[in-house]
Amino acid sequence: MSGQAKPPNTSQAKNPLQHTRFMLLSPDMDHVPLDSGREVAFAGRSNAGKSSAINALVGHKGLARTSKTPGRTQALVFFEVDEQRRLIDLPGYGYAKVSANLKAQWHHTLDTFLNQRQALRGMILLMDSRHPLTEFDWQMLHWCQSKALPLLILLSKADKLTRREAHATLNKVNQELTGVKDVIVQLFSTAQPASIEQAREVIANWLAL
Ligand SMILES: Nc1nc2c(ncn2[C@@H]2O[C@H](COP(=O)(O)OP(=O)(O)OP(=O)(O)O)[C@@H](O)[C@H]2O)c(=O)[nH]1
Ligand SMILES: [Mg+2]
Repeated sequence: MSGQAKPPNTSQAKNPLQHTRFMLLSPDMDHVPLDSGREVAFAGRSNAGKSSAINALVGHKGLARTSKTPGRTQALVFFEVDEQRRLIDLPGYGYAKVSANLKAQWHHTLDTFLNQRQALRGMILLMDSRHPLTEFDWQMLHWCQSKALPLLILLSKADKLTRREAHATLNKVNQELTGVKDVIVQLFSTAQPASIEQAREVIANWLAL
């Protein structure tokens, strides 16, 4: 790669995720695409902003369905970046109003997926920057650690905080994660293009784009 200049990191630079399309929605592990190529999954509490983040990263507002009602994405939703690369919108966790039965089912699907999926190259964990690092977030974090799966934490909806609050939150989360390996933390907002580019670079790297 020596001597090859990287394209300038401006809004004119091509978005490597721009051709991403909806692929399929799978209610369980029996209907997921063939486990080949590279994948990056988006996890986080219900309503944390997973689907919105996918749309912002891809640059296509209506691609992943977003909602003010928590619990919207109740399946694994696959998006195809190209034939060998996918993004996955995972079911949100921690939503109180679903039945215990359904919760157990989600938990099982998620657990099986995370345990079996060879194509998985990294996990994006969305946390609302106003209340990060819930018990479920820690569970997901520990799981990624146990699998040595690289993790990008997006402290979402950062536009709802003042700059000062946002940076205080970032520092606090970084402090709490002292000693945790292979984790990157950043502020994220669908209204802040620089934060979207920052996350996109990590994903492009994991997907070898
Ligand atoms: N202000 C602001 N609102 C956001 C941002 N990201 C998401 N939201 C809002 O938060 C709500 C939930 O966003 P979703 O993307 O649907 O959240 P989700 O994590 O996919 O939720 P589930 O599918 O239910 O698990 C929606 O009303 C979004 O418009 C952001 O960066 N800033
Ligand atoms: Mg969603």
